[in-house]
Amino acid sequence: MTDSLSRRAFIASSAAAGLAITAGRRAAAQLAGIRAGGAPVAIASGNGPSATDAAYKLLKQGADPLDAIVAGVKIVEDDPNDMSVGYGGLPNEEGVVELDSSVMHGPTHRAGAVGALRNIKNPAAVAREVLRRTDHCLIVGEGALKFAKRVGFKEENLLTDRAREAWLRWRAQLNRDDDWLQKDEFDLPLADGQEVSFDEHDVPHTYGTIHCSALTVDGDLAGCTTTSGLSWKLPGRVGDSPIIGAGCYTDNAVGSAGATGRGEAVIQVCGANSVVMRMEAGDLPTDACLHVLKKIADRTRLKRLQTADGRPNFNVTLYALRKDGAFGSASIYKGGSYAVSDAEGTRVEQSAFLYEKR
Ligand code: SD4
Repeated sequence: MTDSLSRRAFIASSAAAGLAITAGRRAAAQLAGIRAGGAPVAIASGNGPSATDAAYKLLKQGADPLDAIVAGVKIVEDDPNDMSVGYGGLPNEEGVVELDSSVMHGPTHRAGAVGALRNIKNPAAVAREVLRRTDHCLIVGEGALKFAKRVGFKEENLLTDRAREAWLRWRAQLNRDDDWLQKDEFDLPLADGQEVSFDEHDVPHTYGTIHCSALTVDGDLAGCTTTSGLSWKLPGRVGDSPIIGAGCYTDNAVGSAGATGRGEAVIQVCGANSVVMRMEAGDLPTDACLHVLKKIADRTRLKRLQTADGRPNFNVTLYALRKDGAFGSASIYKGGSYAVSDAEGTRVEQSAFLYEKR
């Protein structure tokens, strides 16, 4: 799709970038093959159609883009069946759920984030309070919990029976002489959009997260990423999701982007910021994502992170929304998806990809 577009088609269709897409521009963009439904629009990772749908409805009512997406991702954070985010998320190696989230508000170019936050269901809303009420960008661990409680969030146990059972199974099977390393035999309960990767000891870890970006009719953008991070992680491990520029980045003059998948790889290329910078330099959203993924693949040199043929043995998916309403997504490996809500409705689309799994 977008990667086959000529640069000229992109430049022609994006010449008026900076404004919401009008019907005429929307038709032109579609003719050029650009995935653009016009503003308002919300995009998210494949596990987020309920989030984009809710955000879109709020955007239609004139809501601030950050408020719209924080309300949208809350639906997924609250869902006990999504084992990658918020309540019901898979815990760290000690059986404690630790959440990471960041938000970025285009119109004010302000950011807020929390890392390794325990016992609070909605880290994205806490991240928004960091943005609103403090002069800081990132608060972690015990300090983040204290802050959340001070501004009125309720402390609660986030470990559901299902997540606890998965953790107990992981612990029970932590025997390297067993052949439990087979994913099928391990039978991890995976949500849509969740990935499994194997570490150097062949221990399976799941990745799953929701990223959501939105654009208002006035051309204002916001982004948010929220996750329980890597399952069975070391306590205190923080991934890319709460790192502004890695798991989430928004520039109101250009676009908004986010990431899901192996956070360490995303941090090491400043993933979301790199996507936005590629769009600023003229890339289509999907091309910007593919470019950054190729960089991840090329820079992954550790053998334990490679397949036999030298490719990454993990996945990353990137999401991008441009100021003119064009959007796209790409994964390292085929099979990624993303949610979109715009005038054409709410749907889940296939992400572009670098490689098919062999
Ligand atoms: C992390 N990037 O903590 C997150 C996890 C994730 O899809 O996105 N999973 O590394």
